[in-house]
Amino acid sequence: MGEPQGHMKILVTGGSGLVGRAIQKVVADGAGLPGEEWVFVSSKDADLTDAAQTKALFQKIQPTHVIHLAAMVGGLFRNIKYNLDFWAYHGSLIALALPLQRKNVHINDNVLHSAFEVGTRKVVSCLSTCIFPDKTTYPIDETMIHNGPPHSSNFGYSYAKRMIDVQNRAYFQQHGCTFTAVIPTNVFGPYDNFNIEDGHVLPGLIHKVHLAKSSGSALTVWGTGKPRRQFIYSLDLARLFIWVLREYSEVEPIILSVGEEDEVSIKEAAEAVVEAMGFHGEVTFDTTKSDGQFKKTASNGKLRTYLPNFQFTPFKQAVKETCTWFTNNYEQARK
Ligand code: NAP
Ligand code: GFB
Repeated sequence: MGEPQGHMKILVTGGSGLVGRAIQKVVADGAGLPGEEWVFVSSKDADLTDAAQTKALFQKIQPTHVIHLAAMVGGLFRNIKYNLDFWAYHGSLIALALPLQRKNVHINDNVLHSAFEVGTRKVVSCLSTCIFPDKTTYPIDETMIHNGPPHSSNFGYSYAKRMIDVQNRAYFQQHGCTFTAVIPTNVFGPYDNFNIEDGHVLPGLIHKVHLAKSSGSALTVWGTGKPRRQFIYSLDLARLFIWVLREYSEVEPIILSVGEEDEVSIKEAAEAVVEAMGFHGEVTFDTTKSDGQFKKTASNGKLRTYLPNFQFTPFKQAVKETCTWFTNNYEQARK
């Protein structure tokens, strides 16, 4: 059941990030429909950890729909370092002993409540396949979110994300709000965070290969290379997000991922980056670094019941496009 026609003013929080930029591109390339007005915001427009700034933003924009992406995001190593911050963000504790700002929990609570207050018709928030229970059967599906503790490496981020699902159900039960969420697997693409310490594996490897090529050194892949991941290209995720906004009417979340059969090992992902970057140097594995979760294999069966014919960009093509973007935009890339 699609959204009733008529004017849609769509606010995208986190609009300057990896996923937000992909939605901007897909909309700019013609995916937007007549009657849709898209507004992309970043922390420069409002610090969403601040309730008053969030409220002011929503009162100014008056969105009929929201895609909520804004969050403190990072790869395995940033999560291990800052589990507390991914749940609760420590402002710099100065003499006034500023209260803890709880980053992701506050962002989510502020956005959902401000959307409710201005009468937003639909909110699509963003969870992640890394929030599922660490001890689980495979493939993971949408019914399993709360069936046990998440992996220790990112429990702060995971519990903050799980609370979105709890709040969505509560807003629906108490007020009939259509607040829902998508559950992407690992995302990559142009405008990613290529910072080697804080980013995710693919942008980290792309940046490391760029440096190895220019210095004639080896590429060091962290961990054993044995863990397995499903990777979704940001532009494919963007197209799916727009479909969810318009057509998906469940409050229950939906996994947005390539199929189980497209899962690759970190070693295979590194080989795809090496090939795409034309790197011919040595590749080593630093097994003193954590492997994190071995796997988080998710089923996209629910998505397939809605979109049986959706075509994902082939992994190697998406990696190549991302490498080309990074090389061509090295100066301004986040790194
Ligand atoms: P990203 O590239 O790090 O972008 C984060 C976005 O959130 C930026 O636009 C940032 O604005 C904004 N933001 C952060 N703190 C904010 C604040 N206090 N107030 C307002 N805006 C703030 O993240 P991403 O990879 O696009 O992730 C988008 C969503 O997808 C997140 O909810 C993430 O949890 C989810 N997700 C990501 C992945 C992945 O592999 N990347 C996988 C699954 C789910 P500034 O640019 O101004 O800082
Ligand atoms: O993308 P990533 O950092 O996060 O992937 P997760 C980590 C895996 O890649 C580990 C290996 O097995 C690492 O040992 N790896 C190899 C590397 N080389 C590198 C490298 O240069 N950089 C990085 N980062 N990893 C995250 C969650 O888990 O998944 C987040 O912690 C988020 O919360 C994200 O949800 C989607 O896939 O392990």
